Amino acid sequence: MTLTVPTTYKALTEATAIALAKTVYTFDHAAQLTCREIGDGNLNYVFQIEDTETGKRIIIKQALPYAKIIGESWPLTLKRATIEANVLRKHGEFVPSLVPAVYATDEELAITVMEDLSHLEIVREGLINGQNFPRLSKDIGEYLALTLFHTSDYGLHPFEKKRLAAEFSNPELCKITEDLIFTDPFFDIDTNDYEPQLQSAAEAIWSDRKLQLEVAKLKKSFLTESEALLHGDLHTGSVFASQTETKVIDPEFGFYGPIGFDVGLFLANLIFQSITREGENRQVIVDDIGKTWEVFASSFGELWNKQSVESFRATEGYLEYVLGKVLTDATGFAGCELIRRTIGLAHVKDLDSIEDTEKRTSFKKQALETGRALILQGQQTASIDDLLEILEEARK
Ligand code: SR1
Ligand code: MG
Repeated sequence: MTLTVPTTYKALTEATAIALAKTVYTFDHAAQLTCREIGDGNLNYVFQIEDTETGKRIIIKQALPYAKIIGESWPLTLKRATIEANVLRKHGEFVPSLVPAVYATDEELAITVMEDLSHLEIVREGLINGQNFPRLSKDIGEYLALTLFHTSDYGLHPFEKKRLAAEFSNPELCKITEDLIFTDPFFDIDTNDYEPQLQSAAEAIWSDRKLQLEVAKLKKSFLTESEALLHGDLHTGSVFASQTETKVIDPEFGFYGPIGFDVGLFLANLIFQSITREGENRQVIVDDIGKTWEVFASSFGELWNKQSVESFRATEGYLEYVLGKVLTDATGFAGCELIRRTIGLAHVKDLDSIEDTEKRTSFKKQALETGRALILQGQQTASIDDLLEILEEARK
């Protein structure tokens, strides 16, 4: 495939990012600015600019016309920068304290200038180092409820909902998810990446007909259910936090999809920690999984009761049906995320950073077993306790 990059597009360097910060955005010409490229994701550059005198910082994020994780052989639309900025702005209408402020955008340069969050820590890193974030489950439960309710048919006029669904059409990034989460890990294909010790566990997944049928159904939901404006990639590397604050970043995979997808992805990324931790430290994570769901469900229910525009909002059993489907979907989606992060192309540091080979591969086998169980039993999950029970069973 050839790259279609606008002629005005130019990848920034630390020097040109400083020049841009001075000429176009928030700093004046006399300011002494320093710049560091701090991006550690798979797709973009992230420049942190600091005024050495005042300490004021901003972030300039630039999308590259290809996926950084692979290189120029994998072209990727620059439009994702606009999607990301606009998801941040839209979600920011409902949860201003839980997303970074967007100061400016430049569509041709695929740039978003936004609030610096370096006083916070990437949640995945903190969790791996044994830290806990006391606000995390409550904040993410509320983030999920507010952003998803207010962009759905339950909270919006159908004309506005359909306008937004069209605005946030994001086919190229969705295709990455369709391939990397819902397809490739379930077939023996070259881009899968796993250790030799996992060969037989991977083969068991590829030959499990029942599992494949359930994954096919989950993929169908992802492909067809335009329910709400999702973050689209809500893992613990997409959340910054401290003891007192939480911010969700990076919604470049945003699109109109099934509510359970955002919920399931976040839960799955906590589940990695429930696999690698022991004792009290593990219990904190198990509690976070339960609380994220409980806060989401109760906040969503409250919004439904007070603000729903749906004619059937008071019909007995309908809210319970909607939340029940979110939970069963989320359980299955979480299972797919566990499997793809273990044998697929893009992994998680929670597992990969464990140096002891025996320990690491044993945790990876547990992640695969847990993923499998969540997918196979997802449709029978009637409460969050059922999901937690699946996690306990898979440890035995
Ligand atoms: C090629 S992108 C690989 C993964 O990184 C992103 O964060 C998404 O999770 C995607 O699946
Ligand atoms: Mg990302």
